Amino acid sequence: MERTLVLIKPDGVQKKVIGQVVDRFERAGLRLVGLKMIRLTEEILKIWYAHHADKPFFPNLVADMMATPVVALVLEGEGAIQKVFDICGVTDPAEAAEGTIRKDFGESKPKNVVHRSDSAEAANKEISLLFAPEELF
Ligand code: FUP
Repeated sequence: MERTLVLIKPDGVQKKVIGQVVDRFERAGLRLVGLKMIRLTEEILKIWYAHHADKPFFPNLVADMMATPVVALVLEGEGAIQKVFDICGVTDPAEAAEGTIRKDFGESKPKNVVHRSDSAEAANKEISLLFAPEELF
């Protein structure tokens, strides 16, 4: 059993697709073990996107991620990290496969509706940054 983390980003919240995004994961047989709405801070985002901190797009990315609260989900299932990866699609909505969340609802690279963990290591880091153990069921 694996766990992975998804954020419905501010552009997804503004587009009112929270329900549709959650539905796609549930239909794929994944189990929701954590769910909450939170406001990301610069402090969290510097850790979250540490690998992008020196990129020119970083300030814009941080501003986009703080534009509204986000919805954080922890999903569990066999092969959950890869399954969620495939359901979301690649980073750029223009290149994402038909039927993926990013293709269907995304508009650009920062405004691509969802974040998802890209490895077991990232999933552990991201889950523990946003959820206390007692918030996972
Ligand atoms: P992903 O794992 O698909 O979220 O992709 P990345 O870690 O490469 O990107 C993290 C965030 O930075 C995404 F929201 C996309 C955004 N980004 C840009 O805005 N411009 C770029 O050139 C690359 C990424």
